Amino acid sequence: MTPEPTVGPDHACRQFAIEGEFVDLRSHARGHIHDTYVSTWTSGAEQRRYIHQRMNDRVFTDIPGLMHNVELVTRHLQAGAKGQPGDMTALRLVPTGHGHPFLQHSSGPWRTYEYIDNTESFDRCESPEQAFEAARAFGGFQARLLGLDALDLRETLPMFFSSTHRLEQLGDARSSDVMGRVADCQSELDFVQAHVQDIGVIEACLAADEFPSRVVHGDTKLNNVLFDRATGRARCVVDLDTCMSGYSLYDFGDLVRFTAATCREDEQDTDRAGVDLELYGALVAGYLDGAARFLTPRELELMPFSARLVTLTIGMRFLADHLAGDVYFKIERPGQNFDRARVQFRMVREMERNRERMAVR
Ligand code: GN1
Ligand code: MG
Repeated sequence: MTPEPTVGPDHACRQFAIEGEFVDLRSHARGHIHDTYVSTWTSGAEQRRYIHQRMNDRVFTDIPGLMHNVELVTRHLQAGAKGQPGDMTALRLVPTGHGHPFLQHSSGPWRTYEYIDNTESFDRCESPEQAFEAARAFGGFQARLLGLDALDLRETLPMFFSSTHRLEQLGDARSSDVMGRVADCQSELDFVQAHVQDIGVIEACLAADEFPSRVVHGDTKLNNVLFDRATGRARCVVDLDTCMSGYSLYDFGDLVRFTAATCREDEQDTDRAGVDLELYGALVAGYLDGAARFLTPRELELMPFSARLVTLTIGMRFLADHLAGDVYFKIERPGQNFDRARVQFRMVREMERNRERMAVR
């Protein structure tokens, strides 16, 4: 008999408090940061699945802090869901056999969630109805977290939402030019330079108390919503890693950046990059369905601006990582982070061209 490996993903996922017989473990390629797997177990006639993630502790250097936040948010959402009408559910963590929220394994830190059956997720938006649902889910998610004290959440990724900070990081990557790539990124760097006046706008509003900081999701990609396979309704918001104190419009801006995009995030033919205005309209309506009751008039006015700012900011992050040698976002091919950046910048340009049509009235 071959001895059981003590370092592999199989070994890690067996350390959690899961009942039944282990069947298999498959890789579930999602996201640019962690490694994700799905395991299947049987107990009598019943089959259950679990999501396991080996967390990236190079990006999240404070794993206990990260898991503190995840526990707090999942508990808050579960308590809020009890007895409430509606079909939204919340993620549930599965502790280790020793009762800890995560496992410190020889292969890295791991966590486990219950798999939510009969749901599916999408990398590309298929219809305005789907865009509406996703946006409604994230708007509602923010509304449900209003009761959570932002001060109880740790700032696991310092200044994560600060565009000013992202501009500084890009400046540092440019000055160091460790890979000698700056010369080939001149027009992208010029694009950023031409937009510096936009970068501090939201932070200035927060500093002037024009609207408050609130707990946000922080990564409102379409594929971070699970949809019911039967009804197509949003059932659960996943990926709680960036749930921290931020500005509500970050979530709206990131929704537009990803869900209303006319091409993939890393499309090589940047001429295809733009914003689908019909999907944009559905995102506005869906987000307001959940969030209109707490947004201030100034925030409503800044919705289209936030779409441009968040897209620009994430573009700056991709570009900075390309210059730094792809040390943060996983890549599958050379130049992928550069393509991601170029798509974001082209989308910003398209949003500027459609400024009038994107206004929220
Ligand atoms: C990262 O790994 P993933 O896809 O969940 C990133 C987000 C970016 C996103 C861009 C912790 O999210 O901030 O918006 O890539 N997450 C972190 O696709 O940096
Ligand atoms: Mg994420």
